[in-house]
Amino acid sequence: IVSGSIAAIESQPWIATIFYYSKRTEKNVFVCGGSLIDPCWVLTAAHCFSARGTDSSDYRVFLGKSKLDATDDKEQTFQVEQIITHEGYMEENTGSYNNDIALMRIKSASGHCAAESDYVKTICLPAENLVMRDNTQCEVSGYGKENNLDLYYSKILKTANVNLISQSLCRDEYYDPNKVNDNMVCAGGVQWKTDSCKGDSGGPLICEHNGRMSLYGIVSWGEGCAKENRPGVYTRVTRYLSWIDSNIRRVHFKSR
Ligand code: 4AZ
Repeated sequence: IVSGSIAAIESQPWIATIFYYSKRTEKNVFVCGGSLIDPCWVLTAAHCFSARGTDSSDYRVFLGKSKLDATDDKEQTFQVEQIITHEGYMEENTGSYNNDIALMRIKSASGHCAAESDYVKTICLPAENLVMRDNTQCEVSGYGKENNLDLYYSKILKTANVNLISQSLCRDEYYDPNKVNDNMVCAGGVQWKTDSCKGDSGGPLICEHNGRMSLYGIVSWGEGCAKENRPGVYTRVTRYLSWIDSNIRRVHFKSR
């Protein structure tokens, strides 16, 4: 997160932190953010798995985590039972991602899903037909880099306000129609000061509607970070509600 502020985990209790677990070194390497949408399911970006693959035994998921490289008794740790990436996921040759969405089914060492606490809660999905007004202020959170050229990810959870940008402005003025489509939603900070950045991928863009926060976007891509006229681009969650629902339900029934 570029600019923005430090976030207490209690203010973003749905944030999931995804690590690659190296069996050789027995070490966790930070990969991406995610959002807890059901006690057993984390929603993230499909491109999070393009470097290291979708073998679920290679990943670990943490919930309730306040610091990237420290452990405390608020957090919950999970293995991954299943990774489902969208069948239409495409890494475009233009440098953008289409259908950049994936589900991870989590399971603790004792065989349980997430336990709700002050530090761990699910985030609501948006209503199916929800189209937020241009310029709506939303917030994005994660452990991503604080500047595009930083070597390291942020050690602490951060959050920033970003405003939704009209589809035509984003597609035709800031990027181009080969890159931006209606499966995406763009957002940028006031005077391009705040933004998501590398490592925030997969994490939540949340917006308030009728007095409740819902998961409107998934951090996906952008040209640089907090760069003038180059907004952050997010997977538009409302386009994937039936995909999410059918994948969560199908796997539940199969295993019973
Ligand atoms: C990335 O490389 C990335 N400013 C994520 C978000 C944005 C740019 C790049 C949006 O993971």
